[in-house]
Formats: sequence, structure tokens, C-alpha cells
Amino acid sequence: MDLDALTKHAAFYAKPDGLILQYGTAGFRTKAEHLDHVMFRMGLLAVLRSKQTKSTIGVMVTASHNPEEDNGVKLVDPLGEMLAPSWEEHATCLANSEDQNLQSVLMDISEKVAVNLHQDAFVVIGRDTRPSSEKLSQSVIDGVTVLGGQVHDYGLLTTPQLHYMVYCRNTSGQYGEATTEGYYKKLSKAFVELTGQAFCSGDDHRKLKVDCANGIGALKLGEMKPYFSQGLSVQLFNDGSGGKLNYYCGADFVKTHQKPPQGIEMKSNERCCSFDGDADRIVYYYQDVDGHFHLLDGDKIATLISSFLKELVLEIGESLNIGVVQTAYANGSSTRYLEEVVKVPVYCTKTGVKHLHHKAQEFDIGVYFEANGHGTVLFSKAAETKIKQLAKELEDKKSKAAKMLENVIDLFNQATGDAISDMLVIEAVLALKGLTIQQWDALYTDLPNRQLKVKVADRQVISTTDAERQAVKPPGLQEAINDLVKKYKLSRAFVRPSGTEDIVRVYAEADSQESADSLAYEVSLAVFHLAGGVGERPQSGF
Ligand code: 16G
Ligand code: MG
Repeated sequence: MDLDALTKHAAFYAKPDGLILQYGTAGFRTKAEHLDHVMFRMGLLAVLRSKQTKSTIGVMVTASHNPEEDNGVKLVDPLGEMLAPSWEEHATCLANSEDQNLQSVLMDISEKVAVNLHQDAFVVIGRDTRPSSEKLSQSVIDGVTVLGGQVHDYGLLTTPQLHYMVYCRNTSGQYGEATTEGYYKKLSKAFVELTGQAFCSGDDHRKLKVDCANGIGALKLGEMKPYFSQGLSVQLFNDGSGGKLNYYCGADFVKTHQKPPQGIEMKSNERCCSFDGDADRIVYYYQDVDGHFHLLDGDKIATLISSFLKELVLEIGESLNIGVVQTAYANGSSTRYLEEVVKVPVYCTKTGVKHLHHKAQEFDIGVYFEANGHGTVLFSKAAETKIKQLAKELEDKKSKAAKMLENVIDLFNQATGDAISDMLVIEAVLALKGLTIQQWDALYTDLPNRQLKVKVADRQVISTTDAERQAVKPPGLQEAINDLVKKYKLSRAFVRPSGTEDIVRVYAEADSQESADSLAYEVSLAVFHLAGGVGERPQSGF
């Protein structure tokens, strides 16, 4: 380690006084102008992680669905997964160390994780379309090179594409070719083969309008379009040519406001979807003839996909176990439908992709989706081998189903939730099943629900258990919630400290919108009183 060079370069990346950041569920995220030192330091950390794992590590510069002025960074582990939790602590420690302690903190981490400093390091970098991203990714590159690491800068990429690149590079190309073209070809080939057999009545079945949140998704989907055009025609809106990133558009806006994004022309009953700012979330929607807006969120996506996979598994007649993973935010109707109609076991984890991903790895086929539209399906190596073998056998119903599953494996991003990949899977399933978006929507009816935020002095006074469904602290809060829930039919409510904002989140569902609204309001009052609310008391009326 050339400590003199490190000291010299670090001087360009002074930490703003008093700034403390935490590597949370989505890495570091804050106003872009405060992130230069964090980027440089994450370049340093990526080198250590690469040396320790003897693998390529990814660094993604993005703040996903946050406003354009924000930015963020996260590290991607060797198999394209989120950074290991113990390293999140090292990341936080390094980002918050005072300038004069940078060297010693870096040495401390190296010792703790037993890094061989002579080992080579390789880091790949991607960034979203934010105006600040290019400069910030240069700071990451500076951090990597000052520690002697090698860099490949992919430039503009969706977050899931960077995860894909890391996975490809660490599996000697077995997963795919580590280029954007390799990604486009792999997914498009699987999609075109899968939909090849689909019965298609009329052109409209194969047309889709996509709101790209004025982000990276527009650029990458635009590049990819020609590769799958024989199977699907996509029309891009909010492609970044005029509007601002995530501003009144994108998956997060549509899901939270339950209304269509600006900038998309929607005719009644047309199938539309929205990506978020870094294209790792997707939600679908349509407007009916009466002008009512219908949202098909991550829960509806999980249901459609799980039913499809269950049927294929039954057809191939192999005992592959399917598990569906959700969070406490999953609509109660979706969980009931999955358990009672699709007849698949459903598990609940804490919010945050890493928790769902980890749980989904326990199954032959692990389906995971957050209600906000982030998710994918993971196939175990054993399941993949079995499916590939069956697909090679003589032409019959079984091998046809196995061939479809083989393409499904290739179509799903095995590293992380991916809006482009999920979109193609959903389009394939709808085409194969001959389903319209209205028929898909009608699989079950969402229970009315409401989410609220409460400001408290310290959100950590709330701690939860049972996958965030029960509050254990502060005393009395869970009892209060239980009493309130009893007042309403088909009701459920929980509270949890947000991992990305300085607030407490409240979720309630019940048999009517009125009941869900008033339950959410009453629970937020209980939080305000028992957990040290600050500012204005929560208000009723929506
Ligand atoms: C982050 C998480 C997302 C989670 C959200 C919850 C990743 C990549 N993203 O965006 O999974 O749903 O945080 O935010 O893990 P909250 O804690 O503010 O409710
Ligand atoms: Mg995102």
C-alpha cells in the first residue's frame, strides 16, 4: 500500500465537518454534493473486499428513486449480491472516519478481515444518468487506483446490469458474457424462445408502454429493443429527453401515490409499466373505461409468476420445491391467494432486498418480490441441472415444460431484481397464458391499505420482531396497536423505523379504504405519543 499516494489523493476528498452517514439497505444515499469523500473511500474499500474475496467487486453510483439532486453508492459482492452485512459496518466506519484517521481505519479493517495486501484487486463500476454521477464515479476510480486496484468502468448501466456483470466475471463467463450486448442477447434469446409458442390474438397483446422515470432504464431499454422486437414492441415514455429524473414519474411515484405518472399517454385498458430511476423495480397499471386507475404491484407480479412456475413444475413432474418470499408490506389478499389458491408456502422477511434474496436461496425455486416492485426468482444449482437435463429428453409435454423453465431461468436476473428482466418475464407469461392485464388484475382484489409517516426524535426507540410485524419497544406500543386493530374487519397494522429516511413508517390494511385510513391514523397517533413524536401531530383525513 503506497501510503504517501493515499494521503496525497485523500487531500482532494475532505470529509465535510460533522457529516455522519450510514451504509443502509441501499448503501449510502444523500445530497450529491456531500458524497465525494464517500465515493473515494468506497473505491478504497472495494479494493480491500476484492483482495479478500479474490474476486471482482462492483461499485454502483446511483440513488435509485431519490430526487435527481441526491446520489448514492453501493458495493456488489462476488456473486452479484448485496455487500455482506459485516462489511456494511466497515463501509460505515470508513465513510465516517475523520480525514486524519483514514489510513489507520483502513489498516484496521485490513487487519480485521485478514486481507492479503499483495493480492490483486479488480473493481467494476457503473453509474446512473444523474448529472452528478460521472464526477462521483471518477472519485471511486481514484480510490481504487490509488490502492493499486484495476478498474473497468462500464459507464452508464442500470443497477441490475452491474450486478449481472459482476456475477458473469466471477463465474468465468458461465452465467453470461460480461458486456451490455451479452446481457441483451442472453435475455432476448430466452424471451423470444419462450414466447415463440405463444398464441397471439391481435397486435395489442404484444404492445407495452413503459415509463422510464427519465432515467437509465430508457437508455438501456432503448438499446435492447431491437434484440427482442419480434416478440414485443415497447414504447418508451419519460425517456430523459425532457423531464427530470423520478419527478412525478417512475415506479416509486406510481406505487406511493397510486396514480399514473406524468408524461405517459394512457388509453383505457392499455398495458403500461413504470421502472424506477435505476431500473431495479417495476410496477404495472392500466386505466379502465371509467377512468379508474388499477395498480399491479410487486405482490400481483409475484402471484402471476408463482402460478406460472407452479404449473410448469407440476407438468415436469419433479419434486422441486417453490417458496415465495414477501415482506410485511405484502397485501393480505396476495398472501392468502398464494397460500390458498396457488398453494405455495409463503415466508415473510424484514424489508430490504438482501433479506428476501437470502431467504429465497433456501428453495429449489425461490420467488421474491417486495410490494414496491423489486424482485426476481432464484433457481438452485440442483434445480437448474435437473431442468436442463429434462429439457434435453425426447419431445413430449414434460420436456416442453422443462424447455420453458430453462428459458425462464435465463430470463430472470439471478443476481438481483431487474425491471427489464421482470418486464420480459411478465410479458412472456401474459402471452403464453393469453391473459389481458385486466384478467391478471382480477386474480385477487387488494385489501384497501394506507401508509403514513411519523416524525419522532429518535426512530431507533422503535424496535421490532417477527419480520417487523410486532413492535417490542417502546413499551405499550404493540398493545395499543393490537387494541386498534381489533376495531376493524380484516385488519392488520405494523410500524417500523425507515431504513432510508429519518421517520417511522406506519402500514394499515382493512376491509374498506375508510377503515384502513382511520386505522393508519390511529396507529400513527399511538406512535407519536409513545415513541416521542416531534413537530405537528399526525392529521386525519386523506
Ligand atoms: C431500500 C431497499 C428496498 C426497501 C426500501 C425500504 C434495497 C436495494 N433497497 O430502497 O428493498 O424496500 O429501502 O425503505 O435493499 P424504508 O426502509 O425507507 O421503508
Ligand atoms: Mg432502484
